Amino acid sequence: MQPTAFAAAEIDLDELIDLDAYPIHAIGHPDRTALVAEARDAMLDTGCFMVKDFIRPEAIATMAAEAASLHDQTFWSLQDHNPYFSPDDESFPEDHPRRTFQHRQSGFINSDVLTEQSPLRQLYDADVLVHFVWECLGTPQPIYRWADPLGRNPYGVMEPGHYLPWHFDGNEFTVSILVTKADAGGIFEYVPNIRTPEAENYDHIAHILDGGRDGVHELDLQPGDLQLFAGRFSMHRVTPIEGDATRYIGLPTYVHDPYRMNRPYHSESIYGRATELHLQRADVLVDGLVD
Ligand SMILES: O=C(O)CCC(=O)C(=O)O
Ligand SMILES: [Fe+2]
Repeated sequence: MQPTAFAAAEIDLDELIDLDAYPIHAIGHPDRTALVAEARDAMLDTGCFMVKDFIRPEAIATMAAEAASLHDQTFWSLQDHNPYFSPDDESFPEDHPRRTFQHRQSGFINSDVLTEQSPLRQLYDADVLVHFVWECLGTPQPIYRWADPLGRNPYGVMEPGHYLPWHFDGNEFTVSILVTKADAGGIFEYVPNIRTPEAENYDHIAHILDGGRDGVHELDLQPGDLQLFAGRFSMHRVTPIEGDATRYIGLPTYVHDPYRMNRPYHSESIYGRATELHLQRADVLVDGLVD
C-alpha cells in the first residue's frame, strides 16, 4: 500500500529548500515576485526555466541515498519508441516521425515504491511548491498533483551507456530536480514548443530525428537545480551517459487535469505496467493530439 500524502504540518520545507535564498513561501516578497517574473518570461521564450541550487545539498544527498537504495526496483525500458510512444502505424510513410523509432535505455523508480519519509514525496506534496510552480508557469488553469500512481513523482534512472531518445511527455509540464549527474554526457536537450495543440509540425520533428539541430537547446543541469519545462509541446531527450556514475533525477509531475492518467500503452512501456485505474481512464478525451 502506497503511503498517503504528507500533510503540511509534516513537511519542513526549510529543510528541503533554502527559504532565505528562495522565499517561495512568502507571497509578495520581492525576491519571490522577481523569480516568478523571470520564470514566466523564460517559459514564454523557451518553454524552460531553471533555478540554480534550489534544493539544499543535504536533501539532495538524502534523495541520492533513497534512489540508490531503490535502484534494484528500477523498471528498465530498454525498447524502441517513437516520440509519441505510439505503436507503429503503416498508414504513414516509412520515414515519418510516427514511424521513427529510437532505442530507449532508461528506467524509472516508480512513485509507488518511494520510501516512507521520501524528501521527493515531501516536496511533491508541499502546497507551497504547487503554488510557486503554478505562478511560474503563468497559466490561468490551475495545476494539481497527478492521480497517476506510477508517474506522479518517480526517479528517472540512467546508467552508463544509457540514452533517452527524443519524445514528448504525456503531461503538459514537468518539474525536474537533478539528484546525481553523469560524469559526462547525460545532457538534457529540448526543442521549445516544437508542436502546439493545433499543429504537430512533423517536418521540424523529422529534421531533429534525422540529427538536425535547428532549434535545439542544451541544459547542463547540476544536482539541486530545479527545472520547469513544457514536455508535452517541447520534444526532448537526454544524451548518452558517459563515465561511471548513474544519473538520478526526481520528476515531480503536476498536471491540469488530475483525473486523467498516462494511456495504458504509454504506462506499460515506461513504468512497466498499467493499473486498473489506467485502463478505466484510458478513454478520457484529452486535447486532440495523437497521444
Ligand atoms: O531525465 C531527464 O532529464 C528528462 C526525463 C524525461 O524526459 C522523461 O522521463 O520523460
Ligand atoms: Fe520527458
